[in-house]
Amino acid sequence: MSNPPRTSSAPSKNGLPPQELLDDLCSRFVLNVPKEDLQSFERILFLVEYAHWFYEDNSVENNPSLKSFNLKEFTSLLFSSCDVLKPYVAHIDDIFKDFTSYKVRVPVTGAIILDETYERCVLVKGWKGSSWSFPRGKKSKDEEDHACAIREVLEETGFDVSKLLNKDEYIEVIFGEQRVRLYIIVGVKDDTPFAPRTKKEISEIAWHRLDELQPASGEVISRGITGLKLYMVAPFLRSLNTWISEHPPPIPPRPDLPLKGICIWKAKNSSSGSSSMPMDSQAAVVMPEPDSHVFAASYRSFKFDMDPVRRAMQEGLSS
Ligand code: M7G
Ligand code: MG
Repeated sequence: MSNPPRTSSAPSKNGLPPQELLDDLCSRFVLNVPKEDLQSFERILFLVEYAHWFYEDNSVENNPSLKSFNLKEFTSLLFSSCDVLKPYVAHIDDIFKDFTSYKVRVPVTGAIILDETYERCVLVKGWKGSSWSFPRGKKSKDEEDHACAIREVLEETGFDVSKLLNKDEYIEVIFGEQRVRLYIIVGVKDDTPFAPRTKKEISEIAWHRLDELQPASGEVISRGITGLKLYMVAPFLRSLNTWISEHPPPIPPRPDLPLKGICIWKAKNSSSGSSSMPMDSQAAVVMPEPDSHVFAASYRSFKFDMDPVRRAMQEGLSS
């Protein structure tokens, strides 16, 4: 994938991406991957998702007359316009449903980054929603828990925790079928610069006082005492409070610190762009890990017919 897909800046009449662009996205993001990544629709849809991000973040941004789509709309468009995917277009609803339920079973890891007084932690706000969560994300194929946490924290905050991470210091909570492990990271100065490396994933990064995030509860979605909307934060707080009570901070607590979160980074416009670093099209291409039990549930007995894939790739490469 040395050259990014062509992103024509010619105005589009109906806002629909031209066939050439869809073919390009399909061959580069979906077909041009190792054969084992085309063994199930769940994994193919992760590739479609990367193509979608590239379309939204680059094609639409360079050519605003192109329409924006949600992932389901984009998936339907790609399936109905690319020869290799066309045979499966009738099953698109089932394929998409299987993908969304698969996604919530992929294990997630990330980090609870504490300041030097252990009174505040770093939270990130998603691009679309209004809730805050710890920086974290889904594991890629064959990726170790701590490596995923380092990668996801770097993608979402721009901060490298690899030298600070202790593989044994973590809190793990199971949500339904999803395991979420957050490593406790200490020794981070509160003037550390943070900025996400992905586009349109994170809209804001802030230090939040742990007091503000309470009460600790098992609720996936909760509100902190000041009304802050939290996602998958409250279930970690009880164990975090215990951990902090057993580990004295390097700097004594400063209870006079303001209760409201301190914004460290904010997107210029979270609906149409951000001030984050430009994303390399390769940077986001990471394959979430299929847990063995999850992988067994792969889309029915799906098998990609490799001949048209090879033909399409050859055509793509020779054009
Ligand atoms: P994710 O990488 O699927 O989740 O991103 P994870 O970090 O928990 O593994 C979560 C959501 O952020 C996605 O569903 C998208 O809405 C958005 N998002 C993430 N990334 C990396 C991008 C991106 O590169 N471009 C765009 N447009 N949205 C993204
Ligand atoms: Mg992520």
